[in-house]
Amino acid sequence: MSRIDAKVVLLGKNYVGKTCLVNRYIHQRFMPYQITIGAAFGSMKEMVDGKPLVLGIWDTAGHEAYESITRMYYRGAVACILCYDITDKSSFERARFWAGELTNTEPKCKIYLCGTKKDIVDDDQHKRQVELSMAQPLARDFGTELFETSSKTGENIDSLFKTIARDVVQQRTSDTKKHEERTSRDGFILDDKTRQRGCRLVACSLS
Ligand SMILES: Nc1nc2c(ncn2[C@@H]2O[C@H](COP(=O)(O)OP(=O)(O)OP(=O)(O)O)[C@@H](O)[C@H]2O)c(=O)[nH]1
Ligand SMILES: [Mg+2]
Repeated sequence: MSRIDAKVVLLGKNYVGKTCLVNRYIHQRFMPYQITIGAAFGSMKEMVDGKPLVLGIWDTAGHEAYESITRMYYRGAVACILCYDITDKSSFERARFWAGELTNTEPKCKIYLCGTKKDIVDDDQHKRQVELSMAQPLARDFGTELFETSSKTGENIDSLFKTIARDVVQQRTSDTKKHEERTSRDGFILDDKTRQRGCRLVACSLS
């Protein structure tokens, strides 16, 4: 698959289950731990309103030693799956850290908060360290819904990626509409730099 329509990146502390999430989605299989070094790439085609959308998915390394490398991978991403492990409170704190980074450097990247390993908590409620009441307000801040997933059972994984694909298409449709409105209003297209230059020129000729 050579054409990529949208870049999606997975971020989160090591061992939260990022690689397992991608493997479940793309290959429908569940894996034992294999540390990710640098990053791994996969792609998957989703259908939105009968049209194909190819997601290019970057699975990053969660270990703090790879933090600077991980930063290289979220540039240009339109969506981030920000993972924490429901059974590990420290991973939720780490998710907050990445949320801050992303909001500063890639403000257009939409963040989808994802609590992993739901099956463990379904088997034993005492293992839960991150309550829904902790995570939901953060997801609301991102303007997205909260996903709790299990890569072991596959629960909620397809719906997470389908939501991302649908949102990407909606956003692009809305951007195109805005662009067309601007074009028909101005008569021709000016990019932002040309607009600024044009404004400065008018200001000069008046003075
Ligand atoms: N029970 C259960 N275990 C999971 C789940 N997802 C991941 N795991 C286990 O958690 C461990 C870590 O999973 P990975 O997907 O490799 O974690 P990662 O976030 O990619 O880790 P790094 O590559 O080091 O950043 C593995 O032993 C997985 O089998 C899940 O949904 N349920
Ligand atoms: Mg990994």
